[in-house]
Amino acid sequence: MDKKKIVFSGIQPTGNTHLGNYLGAIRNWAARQAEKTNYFCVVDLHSLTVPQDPENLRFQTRSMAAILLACGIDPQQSTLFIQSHVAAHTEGCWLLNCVTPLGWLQRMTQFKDKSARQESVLTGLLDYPVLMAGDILFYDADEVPVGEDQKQHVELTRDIAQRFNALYNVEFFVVPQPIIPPVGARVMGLDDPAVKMSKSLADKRGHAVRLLDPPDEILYAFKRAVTDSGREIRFSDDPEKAGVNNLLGIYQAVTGKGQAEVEADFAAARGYGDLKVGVAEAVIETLRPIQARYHDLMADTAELDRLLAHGAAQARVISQPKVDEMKRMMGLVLPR
Ligand code: ATP
Ligand code: LTN
Repeated sequence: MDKKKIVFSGIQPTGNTHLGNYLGAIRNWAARQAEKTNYFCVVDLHSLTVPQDPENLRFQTRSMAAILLACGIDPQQSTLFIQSHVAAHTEGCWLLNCVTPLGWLQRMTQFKDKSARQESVLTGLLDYPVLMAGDILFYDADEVPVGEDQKQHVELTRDIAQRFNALYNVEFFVVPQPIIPPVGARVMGLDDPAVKMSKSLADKRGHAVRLLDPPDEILYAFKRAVTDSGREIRFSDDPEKAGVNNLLGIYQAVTGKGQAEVEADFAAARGYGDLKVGVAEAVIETLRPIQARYHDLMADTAELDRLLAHGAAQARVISQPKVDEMKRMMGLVLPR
């Protein structure tokens, strides 16, 4: 039998987890767990690359872990852990920093976007993709399921892996593949279908559908969604129809239907109002059981912490020897 593929993915505990995170990433992690060896990580160290309130970050980190479990990540089938619990990630990041040219990081579009939005840009923000590369490489991951926006970072991870392998003349790191879902890879903002739905914009009412939003809030956001002045309900690449296209894409992703079937569902709609309510109802039904499981999990954080400690122990067994071996290859003396 073929060896199971190794999957690694991460998500930041910055709160405001939204439908884009779910459709572009989390639900795809949950869907294929049985076929793979999986590592899913709440990347709290990545969140520190922009200023955080300490108490809020601590709360959001547990909350993110509970969301992942509520969305179907099964600790029997997947290793779920918090990045800062496994020291190999920071230790190995330094080693990777010392083989990664600065120019590669300065070219990253996410760095350019995020740094343009801040007054003072932290060194960690520039180094963010190297920390992410280590996350992936220290587990020998073959596959990295992410939304479209992270593709460039996974490509950088491939470059770093290949550079290390070339420098030390061995096939030490596995060169991973980004896995981008065919549907839901880029959910756009409801208030502006030209920008991706984003955690950092989700405090603005009507921008995002957050996984923990109550049904009336979800309905409100969809009812106010920006569309166009026409009436035609069909999939389209026309930038004018980006709003309707986004709504249909969300409906397609949550129902699992094909494009023709989705359009048929709205053939009798009297206008965009019916479309908006139809999509809102489908989303509310998808999120209802997830929200119920989330609240159960958050009612017992001691059990949650126990589960995360177990995940971290499993993760250390894989990543620490890999980082120790890097140190040896790079000329460091290992302690006895
Ligand atoms: P922000 O939305 O503020 O940019 P983020 O993208 O940094 O936050 P992460 O926690 O880093 O959020 O992302 C978790 C996962 O969700 C990643 O795999 C990312 O590609 C995916 N993702 C984020 N936004 C979207 C979106 N609008 N559509 C589809 N996938 C998305
Ligand atoms: N940078 C990613 C989160 C992330 C990640 C990872 C994703 C950190 N480490 C490893 C995949 C694999 C983001 O912002 N979405």
